[in-house]
Amino acid sequence: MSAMSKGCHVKTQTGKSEEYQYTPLVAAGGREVVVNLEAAAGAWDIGAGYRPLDGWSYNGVTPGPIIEARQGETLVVRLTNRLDEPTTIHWHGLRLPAPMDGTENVQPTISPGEQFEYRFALPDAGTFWYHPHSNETVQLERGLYGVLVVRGPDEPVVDRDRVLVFDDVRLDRGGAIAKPGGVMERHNGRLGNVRLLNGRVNPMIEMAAGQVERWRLVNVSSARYINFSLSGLPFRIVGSDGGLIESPVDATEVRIPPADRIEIVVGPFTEGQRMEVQSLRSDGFRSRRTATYGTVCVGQARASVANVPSQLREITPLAPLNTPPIRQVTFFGFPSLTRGWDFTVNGETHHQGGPVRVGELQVWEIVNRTPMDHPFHLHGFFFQVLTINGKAPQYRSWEDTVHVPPLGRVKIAWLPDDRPGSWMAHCHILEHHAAGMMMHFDVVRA
Ligand SMILES: [Cu+2]
Repeated sequence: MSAMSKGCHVKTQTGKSEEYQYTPLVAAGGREVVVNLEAAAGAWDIGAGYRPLDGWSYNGVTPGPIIEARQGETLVVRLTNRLDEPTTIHWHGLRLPAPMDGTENVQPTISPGEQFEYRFALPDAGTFWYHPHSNETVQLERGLYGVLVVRGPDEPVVDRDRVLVFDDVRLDRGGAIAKPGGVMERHNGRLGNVRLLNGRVNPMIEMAAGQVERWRLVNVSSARYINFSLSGLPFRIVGSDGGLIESPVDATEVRIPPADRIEIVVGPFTEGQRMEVQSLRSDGFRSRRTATYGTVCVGQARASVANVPSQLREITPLAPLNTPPIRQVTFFGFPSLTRGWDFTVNGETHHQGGPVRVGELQVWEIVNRTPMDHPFHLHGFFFQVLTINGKAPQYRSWEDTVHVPPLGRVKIAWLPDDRPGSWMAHCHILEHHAAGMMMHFDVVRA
């Protein structure tokens, strides 16, 4: 037992410290980061008291290895498919060339036994994630996801950088991953009955007293919104999908829709303190009760070198808040006789939208005509949220995923830089996406 563990007498369901480590599987060749990933079936140990699940993972671990790189480097990922079905990897949040986006639109799927090389520059610092864009409802539920951390030259100084990945999984009575499907699942999205943090049930997170940590919170759930709380203690929001925000924002809870990332700074705490990583109940139908995802215990004090400045970054507004939208993207859903339920964008499933010109400011209004929550995700480009139901958001940020409130509307602005090709936007509740709540569009040179 390390000195660190002495103050941490916490029994969790796994009974031991579970950490999602930064794995230096990087063969660094100058400005190139090379990673080999293998997607394969294998046992997924979610913790004591649970049968090992029939999981699918990258390199044998769920979440897959944390890929770490620096802004400006080129990432090379060689993916080998050892599954018995085709797959791809979508690099969620990355501003990469269209052919590297990992959807079935821009590349042939990678067949069992085949390999594909993804290669692209990393223009932005931030917390991103990777997952299949092929049979997502099944492949993500089985455990195929991982996180990519890109660091910039001017990061706040913290004592420790940690990634916390929120997921849930639906088990049947026998303790196996429940078969997918059914009208309820197609309608509500697949809501798990077991909550997972970094792929485990209620892991223990050990912190040193007196230290300040940066936590990168990533929600990879198929459909579950997270209302993050650290037993009600205050923390500071410092980043979102597209990296740092302008200044830290004090908070005691923060919503993290599926696919979204929030970066926070926590601590310092005192030795012996313990708290829970929770998702608070909310009025939405997805969160009727507060759930525990992990347990934090605070061990012996260590010196701190943390320095989180009050100005983190400058984000220039793309457009005034009252800019009229040039496009509406309307989410709707209705019962289907044959499929149980369909979801649409602008009146059609898998909508084909008009082209977008490089360099032409896009102000879009996302209109939610359903009484449900939908997280809107734009591939390949960051946007700024101008208004949510007519009001400016709490802070300015770069986003690729935003919560669109039930019967509400969100106005976003984005600037298509010179990366022509086929792109998409969709609801990131995976079952809604599969049921049609998505749109394709081309970015074209003027
Ligand atoms: Cu949705």
